[in-house]
Amino acid sequence: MTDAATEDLTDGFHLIIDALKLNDLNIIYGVPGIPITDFGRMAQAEGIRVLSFRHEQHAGYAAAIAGFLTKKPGICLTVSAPGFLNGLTALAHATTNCFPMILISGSSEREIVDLQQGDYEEMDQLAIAKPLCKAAFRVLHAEDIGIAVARAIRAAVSGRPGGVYLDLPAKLFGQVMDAAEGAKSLVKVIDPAPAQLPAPASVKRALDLLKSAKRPLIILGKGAAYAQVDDDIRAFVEKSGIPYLPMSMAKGLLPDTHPQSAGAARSLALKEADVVVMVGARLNWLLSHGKGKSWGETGSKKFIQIDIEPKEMDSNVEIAAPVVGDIGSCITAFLAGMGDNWAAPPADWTDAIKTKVETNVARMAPKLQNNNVPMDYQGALGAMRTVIKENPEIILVNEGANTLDFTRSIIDMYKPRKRLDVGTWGVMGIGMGQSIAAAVETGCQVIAIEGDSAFGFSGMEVETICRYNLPICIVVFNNNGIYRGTDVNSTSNDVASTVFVKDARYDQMMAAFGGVGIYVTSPADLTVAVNEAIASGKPTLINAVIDENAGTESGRIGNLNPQSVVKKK
Ligand code: OXT
Ligand code: ADP
Ligand code: MG
Repeated sequence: MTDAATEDLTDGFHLIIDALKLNDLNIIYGVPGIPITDFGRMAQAEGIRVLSFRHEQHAGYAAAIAGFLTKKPGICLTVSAPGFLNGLTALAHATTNCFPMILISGSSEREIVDLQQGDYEEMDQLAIAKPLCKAAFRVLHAEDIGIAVARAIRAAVSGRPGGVYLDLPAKLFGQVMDAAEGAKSLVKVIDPAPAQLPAPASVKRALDLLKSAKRPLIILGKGAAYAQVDDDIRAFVEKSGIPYLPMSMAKGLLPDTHPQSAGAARSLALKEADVVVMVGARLNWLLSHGKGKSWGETGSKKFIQIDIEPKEMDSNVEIAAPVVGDIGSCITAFLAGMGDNWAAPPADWTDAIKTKVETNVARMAPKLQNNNVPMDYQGALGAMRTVIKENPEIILVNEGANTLDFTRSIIDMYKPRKRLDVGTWGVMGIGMGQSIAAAVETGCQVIAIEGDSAFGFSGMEVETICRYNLPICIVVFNNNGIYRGTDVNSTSNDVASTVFVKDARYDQMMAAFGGVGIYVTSPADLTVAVNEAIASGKPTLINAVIDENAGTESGRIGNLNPQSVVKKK
């Protein structure tokens, strides 16, 4: 083929790259291999940033959180069957958490897969992906690539965001077509997540109910953080004068030190509130399904719920005032409907919350100052809390059980979308993927506070962090195990199933790849080490020794463990 001839032609490889770039999707997280190795090379050559991971699951978690941070679908690229399956956990996680993401996977040839003739990495990937995502598409012809990418983007970000699967059989990449026709076949998605205005009557119903409340409460969820209408949400909370409770990843939407924050009076606020406004939060297990002991007397509450997904309403309890629309439009309508003379809630309610907050904060304060060696969670997190207070731009990634629960309640967040964690499933393994995407997408310094078990799920990605020289400081809370390091198995020579090698040196893993590894045993040394990491911006792993007795089974959710009544010798 002459040069002149090739100039007039394009192919599947280039059409996919052009379709992504046309839609401003310029970062890919993935793992190379057949049939997508050359695609990755070409994408990089065409100016797309291609971040190559050690395992697809972590590339997938990176893509998922990139979607949360940017409101554009994060892109994860995997090889067929095993690579696809590795990425699928993250796609399901994205869908569960309402994060927009597209998993693009190479696949084997349809003719062979469908006749089950044993192709290389044969698997009917489309069928397997379907139940785990919002939408799944397969592209067989190069001229359909533009439309397929457009559909994938729209499906991921419109309405309730979620994961989308795009199946690209190997043959597609090499398919050739006329370059001009190819360019015409591409689609730039116009207004991918159109505003969805709430019905005026639903807003009026909600505000009438809110006005009648004696003990109102606002709950902000990660949907509210995702919406990126931070000023309007703050205006709504402040104009209403109502105490608010941030869900974990909504912390910092307003600073946790805000006078209306009920974060430190969570139990009281849930139990005693009479009207609860849910903003981008679901009444799932994290909120005890909106009923039961933690919600006080049955029938004592009325809910107003703002959500883009109509089917979310009445999913667990009756919603007295459903408001269906995008959070930006709904909050704008609320602000307009509230007028200029909205009456603050009764002072006995806001005072009761404030008193409880002050009591709990004061009770916690001395524990955070301790300089115990080995450290307990409070001492170590007291140090970390000050670091975040002094550096509110830092993105905090957090996973573990005790490490998660203590960090969430101890470390105040000051800005929106700065706290990233295990999300709706409480999944371990998000740590390094989220850290990498957070650094890449925002350019901010990242600190990942990781239980030693949690870190182990994605630990090999420290090499990825070093390879791209990212400003990520990992702090491993090393208590020698899952929940605690003290379990004993007296029935065989195997150690108990929750404990790890004692005194493991996770810091040496980072040093092995050229990063900075530091070993600390006291809060004072932890402070010095983290501040050094921030000042240098170098990949750093701090092995923070935590008392192996300090944790409890499953952190604060031990009540979810089933109990056996059978007693065996
Ligand atoms: O109002 P009250 O009095 O109740 O007090 C509350 C607040 O008001 C107060 N508070 C404050 N006081 C003072 N000052 C301030 N600033 C303040 N802020 C709050 O504190 C309390 C508590 O507040 P909180 O946290 O808001 O409220 P609460 O009641 O805890 O909230 C309820 C929940 C449900 C919303 C909350 O608990 C929550 O979000 N929980 C999430 C829990 C979660 O997702 N956990 C992770 C899963 S655990 C388990 O499954 C693990 N596994 C299994 C596994 C998983 N998950 N995934 C995979 C892929 N495979 C296996 C494993 C393997 S964890 C785990 C590893 C664990 O070991 P590690 O070594 O990693 O970690 P360590 O445990 O550290 O060893
Ligand atoms: P949390 O775990 O913080 O409580 P959830 O993930 O349970 O939050 O809930 C987030 C909710 O936000 C979902 O029901 C989702 O439909 C909704 N949501 C996400 N983005 C928007 C948006 N832009 N407008 C309205 N609702 C949204
Ligand atoms: Mg641990």
